[in-house]
Amino acid sequence: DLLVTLPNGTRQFWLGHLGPVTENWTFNPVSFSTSLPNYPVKSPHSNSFVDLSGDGAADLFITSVDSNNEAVFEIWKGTELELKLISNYSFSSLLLNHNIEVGQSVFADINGDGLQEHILPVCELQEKRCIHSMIFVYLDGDWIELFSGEDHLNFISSQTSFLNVPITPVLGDF
Ligand SMILES: [Ca+2]
Ligand SMILES: [Ca+2]
Repeated sequence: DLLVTLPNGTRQFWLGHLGPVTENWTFNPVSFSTSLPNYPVKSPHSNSFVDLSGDGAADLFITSVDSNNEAVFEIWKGTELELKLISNYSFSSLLLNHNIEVGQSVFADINGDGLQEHILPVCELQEKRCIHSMIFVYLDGDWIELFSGEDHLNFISSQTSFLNVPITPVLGDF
């Protein structure tokens, strides 16, 4: 199954078949119906099917962009009857009082409690370059700084990277 956004910004699910893949494989579009207003999905996307509620079933994590161009993180729980927004939070640049760039989200259980945490790379920008790079984790409703780079250790802003590649952390377990 796929989560897609149409050129007009509308979100849809494209559901695949339950049976085996055949030559006539098609997707069945299903509306992403909620009563809540949908912000545009961030591009390049930073979405995921990941269990963030700890019930063993994948939830839908979407990064959207609000009218102030701030990243908004939405966590949706799907049932057979409806989609339910179970969490909605942002990383406001006001928190740092600087011009910032938010990178791609990754997920890991860093405190070993069985629930995955949302990990986010962020950098403070000056003339399109990262001058202070940090990694934050979202824990119990707060952003906590996990890592803060020194002057010589910075992410490469998507604004200056080849092909505008977003800041993307890679997780390892060691
Ligand atoms: Ca879940
Ligand atoms: Ca955890």
